[in-house]
Amino acid sequence: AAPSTPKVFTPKFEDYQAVYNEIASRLEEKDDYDDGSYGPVLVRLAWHASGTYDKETGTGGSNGATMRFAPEGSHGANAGLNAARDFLEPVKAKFPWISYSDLWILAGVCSIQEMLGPQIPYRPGRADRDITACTPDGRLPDAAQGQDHLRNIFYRMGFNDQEIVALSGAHALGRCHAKRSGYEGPWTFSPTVLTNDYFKLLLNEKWQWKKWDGPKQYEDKSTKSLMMLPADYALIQDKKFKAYVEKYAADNDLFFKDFQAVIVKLFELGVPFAESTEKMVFKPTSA
Ligand code: CCH
Repeated sequence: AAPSTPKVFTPKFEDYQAVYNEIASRLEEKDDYDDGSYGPVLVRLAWHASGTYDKETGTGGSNGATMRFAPEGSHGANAGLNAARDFLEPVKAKFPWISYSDLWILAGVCSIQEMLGPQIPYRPGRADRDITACTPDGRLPDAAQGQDHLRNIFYRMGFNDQEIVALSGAHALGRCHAKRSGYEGPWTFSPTVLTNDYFKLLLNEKWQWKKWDGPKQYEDKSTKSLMMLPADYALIQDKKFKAYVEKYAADNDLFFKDFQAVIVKLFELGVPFAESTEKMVFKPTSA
């Protein structure tokens, strides 16, 4: 008898939607974490996987999931992201055909949508790579620095000033953890819902240095319960950046439109998609 050809599983849209649904249901179920959701830390995982990209050398980016390995996983900027990777392990076990690289980005997409952000079109096609593809430390932004540093880091990935500001709006989500970054507190009053509140608060609150023995960060004068990093505050100290902060503060639809475009670009940096790969738009659980 002729040897039987091994069956190769080719996942389709429905299969990716099933992974999406599994992540969404785990988000719903595990609501005792932080402010009630793993969503923000999953978005940060997808961003830190992608944000190592260097356009000159084509190294880094989400293709590879090299943060699984100690050199990159233990970079200071990635402290605490094991919470996000661990959250996704049971999903990987249930859908072993998906690469970690595609799964981490799909989890970012799912979290943004489930936290009521815009729909984020997604393309699969990332392959996991080995430890030799780990990027050197220092490719992600340093929160203690200002506009020159932000431009150095994000221009290296291929972004412009408008895109830097739109991306920063992700800080509407989640919080800083003293045990991870040294900084403490959330940026907005609704850290599990994506809105343009980050821009509104940045412009409209009075910000002062927080008096504590931690790293230099700002607190809002009125409630002292919100925070801004020096790198956040740089967005209103720099005239060019500030013009975009004002636009996004005034228009949530514009922020959503630009955020969608720029996050798709971020998540696809350095990924060698086949020409024919079509973008998928997943149905949010609330729809
Ligand atoms: Fe960020 N971010 N981020 N960030 N970030 C932190 C947390 C989140 C900087 C520094 C920090 C982006 C850009 C920047 C998220 C998404 C994005 C923390 C706290 C620091 C520090 C970490 C901790 O203690 O747990 C700096 C500097 C920049 C410069 O631009 C961009 C871009 C994105 C996404 C598009 C999200 C989400 C969080 C919350 C994570 C959580 O665990 O709640």
